[in-house]
Amino acid sequence: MKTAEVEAESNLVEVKEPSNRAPDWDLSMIVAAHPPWQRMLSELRQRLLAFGLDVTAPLSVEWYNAAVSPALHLPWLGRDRAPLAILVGNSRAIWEPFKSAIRMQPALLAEKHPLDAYVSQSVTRALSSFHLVDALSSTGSTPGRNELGVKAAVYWDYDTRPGRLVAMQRLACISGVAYLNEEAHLCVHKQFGPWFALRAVVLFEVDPPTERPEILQDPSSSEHRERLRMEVKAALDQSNISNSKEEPWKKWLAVREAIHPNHPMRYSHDQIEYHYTHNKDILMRLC
Ligand code: B12
Repeated sequence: MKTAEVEAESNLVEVKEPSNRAPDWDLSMIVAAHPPWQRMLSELRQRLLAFGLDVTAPLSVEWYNAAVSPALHLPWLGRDRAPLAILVGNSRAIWEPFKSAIRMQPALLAEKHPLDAYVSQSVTRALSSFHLVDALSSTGSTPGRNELGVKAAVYWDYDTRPGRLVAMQRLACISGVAYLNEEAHLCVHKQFGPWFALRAVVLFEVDPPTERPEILQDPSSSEHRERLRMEVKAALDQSNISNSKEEPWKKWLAVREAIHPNHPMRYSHDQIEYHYTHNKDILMRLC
C-alpha cells in the first residue's frame, strides 16, 4: 500500500451561488445536491484550466486497481472504501501558459525537465487553493489531512519509482476519456486525438462516482492498425540503429501522426519538438 498523503488546512470546496437563484435559498441544499466528488472535480478542474491543464476525469481507485498488477496499485488512503481519483492531463493548451511561466520564472529553465516542474508546481498551486498547503512536492507528497478530515495524495506520470509508478494510460482508459491504441502505445482522446499528455493523478479521501463510464473502443480498421504497426516497427528499428541519419524522434512523431493524420488539435511545431527532444534551447529561443 502506498502512503503518500496530503496535509490540508481548511474547507476543500467553496460553493458559489448561481446568480439567478432566489436570495433565501438554503445553501446546504445545493451542497447536498452534488456529491463531494463532483464538487471536488469542478473546483480542481477550474483551477487547473488556468495552467493549461485542461484534461480532468474522475474515477474510482477500485476500478483502476482491478485492472493493473498489484505493484501498480494506488492506495485507499486508509479508508475501508476506495477513494476518488482525478486524472490530470493537457492538450496543446498547456504551451502558452508554460511559456509565460518560464518568462516569469526563468529558474524553471534550470530544472532538469522544465515542463514536468511546471506541471508539478501548477497542480500543487491548484491544490493549495484547496488549502492543501505544503502538501506536494515534485518528488512525492507529504502526509496530512484538512480540517474536514479529507486526505489527498498526488502521483506524477514521470515518477517511475517502484511504488510510485502509475499506469497512466490504463487509468485514462478506465476514466473513459480516451482509448488505448495498442499498436502505437498511445492513448487517443475523444476531443484531442493522440495530442494530449497524462500528467498526474490526484486522490481524495471521498467516495468516487458509482457509475462506470463507457470504455472507448479503438475505431481503427485492421488496415490502419497494420500501417501503424509498421510505423512503430520503423521507429523501434531506427532507435536501435546508432548511425541513423534521421533523428529517431521523428519516427515516433510519424507514429502519432499516423493515428489521426492532420488532427486539428495537433501540437504546434515548437511544442512537438520540445515534447520529443526535451531540448531546452527551444524554450530559450521562444521565451
Ligand atoms: C516508461 C515510459 C516510456 C518508455 C516505454 C517503455 C515501456 N516498455 O513501457 C519509453 C521511453 C520507450 C517511452 C517512449 C515514449 N513515450 Co512514454 N512513457 C513511459 C511512462 C513514464 C511509464 C510507462 C509505464 O511503464 N507504464 C506502466 C505499464 C505497466 O503500463 P501498461 O499500460 O501496461 O503499458 C503501457 C506503456 O508502458 C507503453 N508501452 C509499453 N511498452 C512499450 C514499448 C514501447 C517501445 C513504447 C514506446 C511504449 C510502451 O504502452 C503500454 C500500453 O500500450 C508513461 C507515463 C506513465 N506513468 O504511464 C509515459 C507515456 C506512456 N509516454 C508517452 C509518450 C508520448 C511517449 C513518447 C511518444 C515520447 C517521446 N519522447 O518520443 C515516446 C514514444 C512512444 C510512442 N508510442 O510514440 C505518453 C503517452 C501519452 C498518450 N497520449 O498516451 C505517456 C503517458 C507520458 C505522458 N506524459 O503523457 N515511454
